[in-house]
Amino acid sequence: MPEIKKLLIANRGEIALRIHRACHEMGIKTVAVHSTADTDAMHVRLADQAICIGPPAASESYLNIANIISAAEISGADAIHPGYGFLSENAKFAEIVEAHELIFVGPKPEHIRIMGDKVEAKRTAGALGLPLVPGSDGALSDSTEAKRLARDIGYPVLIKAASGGGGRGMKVVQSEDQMDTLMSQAGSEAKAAFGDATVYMEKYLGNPRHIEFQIFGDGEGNAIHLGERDCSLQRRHQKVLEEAPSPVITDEERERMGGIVARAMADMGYRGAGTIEFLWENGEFFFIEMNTRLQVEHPVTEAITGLDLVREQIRIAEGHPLTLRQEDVTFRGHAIECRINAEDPRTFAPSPGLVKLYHAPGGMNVRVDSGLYAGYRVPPYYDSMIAKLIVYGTTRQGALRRLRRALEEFVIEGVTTTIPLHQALLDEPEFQEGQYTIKWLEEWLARQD
Ligand code: MV4
Repeated sequence: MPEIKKLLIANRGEIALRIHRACHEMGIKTVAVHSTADTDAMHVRLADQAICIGPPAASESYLNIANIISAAEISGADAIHPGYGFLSENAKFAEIVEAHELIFVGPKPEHIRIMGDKVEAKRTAGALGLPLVPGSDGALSDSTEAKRLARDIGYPVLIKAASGGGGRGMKVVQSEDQMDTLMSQAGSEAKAAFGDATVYMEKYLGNPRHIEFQIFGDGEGNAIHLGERDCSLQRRHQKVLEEAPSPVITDEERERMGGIVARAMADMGYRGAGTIEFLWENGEFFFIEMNTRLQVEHPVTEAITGLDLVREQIRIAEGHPLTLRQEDVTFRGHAIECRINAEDPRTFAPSPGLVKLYHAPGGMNVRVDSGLYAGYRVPPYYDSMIAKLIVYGTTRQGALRRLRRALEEFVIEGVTTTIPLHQALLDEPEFQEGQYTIKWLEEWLARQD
């Protein structure tokens, strides 16, 4: 079995630090790669080695495959962890890594490719027995076909881009007379954004929750699930707060649906960490997409299962069979994650700059994943998430109280952050009661002032 001795972290920010920590706890040396804008980043300081791979623009550094592979060869790394974002769901990159006799800490390239095409992903999920949103069986060829189908499904319907994600290129069609216009708009927007005009159709769910299941496979036909996360609190397709378990899912539902997703992943021979995304409405799950990477919100799953997900990823990448059996995975308590962004909490405009003062909360069952420190300059070139605050409590109520306490303690001065937004959210009775859907946050924001 190939033992990983040195791992290159092809990412930045809190997730680079998160991966570094798992490696050092496993006795694995780390190589940080960074742009010229990230020389002073915490993960660069902590890594055993650091290599500059290019200028600030991600396209020339964190997305620069040739430079990253060169850094791996120069440093003698035997594995690459892509984190999330950047190259994490790039099948070509995974292939190139493996062609250089390096271990890719992630899924088989073929599975990344399938799930990156939403039409293929849906077809695969359906064949594996996952419940789908009613819709077209594959891509739509023209608006005549679309109208015929929409009559059967019933309006409103949604036109989605096959290469889409993050909601780009989606069009809600309310009635037949809108179909020609909206379908051609969806196609050209998809072409412009993703270089692929392929679109498909689904029944439009008006007010669902976004619930996703964490899974792990060993690539040899074994797979388990680690329960669900509720990620319904989002603004413009950016998640703001996530929790596990979902306030609306019973233990029986978790076991039933978790069993279905684990069986599906076992049947496809999936390797590594993955997330199966569902929309949930009126007690029913509908598969929409699968993410073939570690996700930002993985710590809430870690909190309620007691497992280190990055460690599990690395063990699988080394070729170990799953050490965990489904019956060994237990769910305890409740965890909530707040994404803290360097943004104006009202306008959400990015607010990069110098962190003048930094004090992270601590105490029992409080976790902060962040590369911030006083004197650090938040660069303007990347995502504005600067910290994740994760709290755990025996009950959801307990986790909410702990979150309030931890947010009170958090001091970040010099850049404006979304901490006040999270504090305001905590005061909302509907949030406190777990009564929210994917539309709730934007509607709530519109009601403020
Ligand atoms: C949907 C939907 C309603 N009905 N599909 C948005 C991004 C992409 N991942 C899927 N998305 C949606 N698909 C059907 N058939 C509503 C959304 C959606 C959404 C989904 C999850 C989390 C937040 C969202 C915000 C707006 C729309």
